[in-house]
Amino acid sequence: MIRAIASSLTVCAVSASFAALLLAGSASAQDKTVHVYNWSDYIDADTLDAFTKETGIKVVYDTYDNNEIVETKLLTGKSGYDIVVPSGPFLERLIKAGVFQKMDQSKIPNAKNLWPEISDRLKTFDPDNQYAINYMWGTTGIGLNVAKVRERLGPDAALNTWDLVLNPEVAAKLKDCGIYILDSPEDLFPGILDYLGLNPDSKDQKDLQKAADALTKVRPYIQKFHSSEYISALANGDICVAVGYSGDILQAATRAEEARNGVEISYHVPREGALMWFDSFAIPADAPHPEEARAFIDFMNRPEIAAKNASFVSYASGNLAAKPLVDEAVRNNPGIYPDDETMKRLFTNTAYDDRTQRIVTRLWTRIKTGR
Ligand code: N2P
Repeated sequence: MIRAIASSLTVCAVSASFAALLLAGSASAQDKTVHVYNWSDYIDADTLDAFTKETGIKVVYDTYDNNEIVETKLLTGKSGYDIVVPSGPFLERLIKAGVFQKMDQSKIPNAKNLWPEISDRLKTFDPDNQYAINYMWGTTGIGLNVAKVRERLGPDAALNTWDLVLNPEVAAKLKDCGIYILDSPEDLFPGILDYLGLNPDSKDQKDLQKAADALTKVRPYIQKFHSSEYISALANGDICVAVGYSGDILQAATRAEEARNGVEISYHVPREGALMWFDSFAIPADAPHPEEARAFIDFMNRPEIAAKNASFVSYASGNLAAKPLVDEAVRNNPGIYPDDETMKRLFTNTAYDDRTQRIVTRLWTRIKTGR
């Protein structure tokens, strides 16, 4: 009897220490973390869970809705982030400022799935693709409440034009139902310059002044300079028109459809032309977990994962292998994956130098405050 107790005690002791070992093992797996700082409404959260489940790496996921905040945090240093996702011109500026480490694509096997044409375009900002891997790309255009706009402009009015927000006569008719403009000068100036027949990437102070004047003329009809809240404002039928990002507006369309609230939202790449931008993964030089960051980027570049995210957020993925797997409605929407005809109307922008940035910031503040 005594012997039996003794041996069961031994078993207990052994299994206890085995359990402790197991616990220690899983504790260190739990300690593995990656800090991701990405745009809001820009990922299917299921893919984050799938990543953690498979790798044991916990994701601390924070969001932002403009490039400036990312830039400020990275320039300040010690942001604590392992991955950020800036747009082209900001990526360009931050690479020059030395805040990123090289991406080392040899450690990211799924980089082989990237879209060569998109990676090529990214070279404008990241020569030789040394620092960044594209996540999503899209356009800045016009989202609208079809019924409300038709009611005010007539059934045959063209909807795919910057006139809706930049032609004072047209904008005046839409004032009462609400016009929102993206609070992002680097997104707005290129489109306005192009509308005025000027170089969309102009850094010429006179050109920028003309663009500012054009926006100031319609300032009385603008209800708000918005960040990301236009998605729900459009979806709920609270506003008529918003200048914003393609996928965000299409997310608003989906939300309205799902709510069956009778609101129809459409997205338009203006016939005059629109800005095409690229948001890319980059790893800060002082990232605390660079290895986990590469694991994350690799996982997000599995074709089925990239496709899941593109389908969920209604943006085009920088991953070519994902394209055939993306939901048909997203893949065949020229507002998301532009056809050749739409592509011809798209242009890109490059970073402002410090002096131009100061001018742009000053002009933007004046426009917003209406002074
Ligand atoms: C996601 C917006 C990302 C587009 N909501 C900005 N380039």
